Amino acid sequence: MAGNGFSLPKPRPSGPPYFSRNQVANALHQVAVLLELQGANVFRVRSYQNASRMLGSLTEDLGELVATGRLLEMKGIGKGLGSALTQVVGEGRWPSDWIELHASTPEGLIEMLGIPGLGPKRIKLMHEELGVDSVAALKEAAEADKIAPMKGFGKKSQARMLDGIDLLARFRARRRLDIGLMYGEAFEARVSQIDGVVKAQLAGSARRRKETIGDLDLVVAVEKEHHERVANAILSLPGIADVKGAGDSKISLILDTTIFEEGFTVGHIDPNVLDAIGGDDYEQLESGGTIDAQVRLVPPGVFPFTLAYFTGSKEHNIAMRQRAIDRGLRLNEFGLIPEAKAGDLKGMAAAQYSLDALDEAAIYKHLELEWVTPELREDTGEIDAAQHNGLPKLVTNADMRGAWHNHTTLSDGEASLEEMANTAQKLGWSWLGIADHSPTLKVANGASADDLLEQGATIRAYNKAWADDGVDFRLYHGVESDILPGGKLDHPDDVLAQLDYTVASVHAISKWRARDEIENTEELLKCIDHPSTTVLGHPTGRILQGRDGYEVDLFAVLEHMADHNNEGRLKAVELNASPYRLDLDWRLCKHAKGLGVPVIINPDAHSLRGLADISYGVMAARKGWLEAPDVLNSLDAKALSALL
Ligand code: DGT
Ligand code: CA
Ligand code: CA
Ligand code: ZN
Repeated sequence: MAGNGFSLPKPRPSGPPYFSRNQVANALHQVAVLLELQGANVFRVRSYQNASRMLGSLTEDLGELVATGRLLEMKGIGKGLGSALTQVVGEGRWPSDWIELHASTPEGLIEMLGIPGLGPKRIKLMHEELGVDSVAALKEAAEADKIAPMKGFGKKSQARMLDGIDLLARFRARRRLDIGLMYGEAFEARVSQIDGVVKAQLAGSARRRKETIGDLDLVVAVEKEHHERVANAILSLPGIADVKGAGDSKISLILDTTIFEEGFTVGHIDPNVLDAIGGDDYEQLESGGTIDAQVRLVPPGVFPFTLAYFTGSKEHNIAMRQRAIDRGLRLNEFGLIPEAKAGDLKGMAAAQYSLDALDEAAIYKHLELEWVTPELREDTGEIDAAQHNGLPKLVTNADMRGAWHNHTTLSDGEASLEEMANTAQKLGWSWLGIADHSPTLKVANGASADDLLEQGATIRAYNKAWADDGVDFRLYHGVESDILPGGKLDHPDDVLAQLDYTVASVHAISKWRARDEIENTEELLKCIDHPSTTVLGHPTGRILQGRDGYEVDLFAVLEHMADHNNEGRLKAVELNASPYRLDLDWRLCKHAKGLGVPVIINPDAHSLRGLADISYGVMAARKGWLEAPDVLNSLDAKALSALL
C-alpha cells in the first residue's frame, strides 16, 4: 500500500450498485495513470481520463444509468469500457486487466506519484533511464545531481523534486486539523449508522483539536456479542483504502477520500500563499492523501473509560492516573478499579470491579475533579483548575460577532464588499472588518492609497444607510499593511490615520526567514510602536505542513504589546483562523491572556466560504484557554468602537 490511496476498493456488501460514482471515477483515473506509467498508447490513456472526468461530473445516479443501459449510450464511454463498467457496478467485480495493472506496477512508482509536480510521464522516464523506482531512490539520485542532466529536466526541476519529497514526508506524518476532522467526522457518522453500534465517538488529537492530526482514534460502544458482526461491517465501509490489522475489538485502517460522498472541501488560505507552497499540486496532494484510523470496540459500560483514555493526551492521562493511584485506584482504558479488589487481575478481568461511570464526567467526579473539556487535556494546568473550580468558560462560535481581517476584490479576495457584508450578516455577525492588502504586496494585488480611501467612502455610505434603516450591522474599514524594512507600514501616516484599524503582517517570508530571531523581533517591536498598528497579523508566518515560520521571540513581542495596552493603546494579536495557519499558536494564547493582550480571531477570508474558517480559530482559542472577554470578536460594535 503506497499510502496515497492507489488501490481498487472492495465492493459494498449491500448489493448493486456495488461502487459509488466517486469510487468508479477514481478507479478510472488511477487506471489512466497506471497505463501512462507503463507507457501505454496515449489514446488509450485519454479514454480512461475522459471517462473518469465524465463520471465525476455526472449528476445522475450511476446504478440507474447501468440498470437502464443508458451508460452505454453516453459520449466518451466506448463499447468495451461500457460493458466493463456495467460489470463493475452491477456485479461488483473489477476488470481483470485493471487488477493486473495495479499488481504489475512497482509500488515505488506509485509512491512517487505523491510528490507534488511529478507526473507519470517523468516518473517513467527516470525509471527507464536511471532505474529510479522509489521516493528514496529519487531523493538519492537528485542529491547526487543525476536528474538535472536528463533531457527536459534541469537543475530547477531537480530542486523542485527535492522540495516535493520533503513536502510528501510531512504529509505522510500528519494531516491538518480541518482535513483530519473532515475524515474523522465522516468516519464517525458512517460507523454510528451500523446496526448494533450504541455509540461511536472520535477521540485522540482530533477530539482535542490539535492543529495537526497523526491518526484518527475512534471508540465504538457495542455489546460484546455483536463485536464480530460490527467489525465486519466497518471493514466493508466505503473509503477504506487498506486494512493494517483487524481483530474483534481493534481495527487499524487507512482511509481515503472515497469516504466522502460529497467530495472534499477543506479550509482556505490566501491564493498567493497557496501558490508559494505548491498551488494545485499542494491541493492535489491533500485531496489524494489518506489518513490512518484506529478503531476500538468496547462494551457500552466500558466506553467512557476507553473514550477518556484514547482522547489523551498522554500527559493528561499520566497525571490522571497518578491522581487515581493517590486514591488507591487503577485508571486505564477499561475502568477505574480499586486496587484492593483488582489484586493480581489484569485488563478486562480487573475491570469487573471498576467503579461505574455513565460518562466521562463521572470518571472525573470519582477523582474529585470537574469534567475537563477535551481541548484542554494537555497537562498545562487543567487538572489543578478542575480541582479548584477554576476551569475557564471557553469562548464558543456563538460568541463571534465579527472579525477584522478579511479581503475583497479590491485586493486578492473573490467576493465584493457587499457580498462579504451580506454573508457576515447571514452568519449572525453584527460587524465585519475589511482589511485588503497594501501596495507593496503586488502578488496579492495590493490596493493603492486612493483606492483604499475610496473603499472607505463606500463603507461609510453603507454604515450610514444601515444606521438610518435601524439595521444592527456595520463595517469597519482597515488595511492589511505589509511590514516593510525597519518595521515601517505600507501607507503614509495620514492615510492610515483615516482608517479604523491596521492589521500589520509580514509577507516577505523568505527574507524574514533568512534573518535571525533578534533582528526579526526588533522589526516587529518597531512596527507595533507605530501609532496606527492595531493588530499584529499571523505573527510567525508559519504554514502548517507547508513551511516553517520565521524566527521571532513572541514572548518579547507580547510583552511589548502588553505595555502599550496598559497605557491605553489598543494592540491586539491575531489568531489567524485559516486552518493552514492557526497562528498565533494555541500554546501562546494563554500567555497573551495572562499579559492582558487582546486576541482577535480572524478568518483572513478571501472568499465568502472563507469567513466560516473562523470556527478553526475558535477551536485553537479554546485550546489556548481563551474566554469570550479575551477576544475582541465577542464585543458588540459599540464596545469595539469605544476601544478604537
Ligand atoms: P496523534 O495521533 O499523534 O495526532 O496524537 P494522539 O494524541 O491522538 O495520540 P495517539 O493516536 O498515539 O494515541 C491516542 C491517545 O491514546 C493518546 O492521546 C493518549 C493515549 N495513549 C497512547 N499511548 C499512550 C501511552 O503510552 N500512555 C498513556 N498514558 N496514554 C497513551
Ligand atoms: Ca491519534
Ligand atoms: Ca492512534
Ligand atoms: Zn490577509
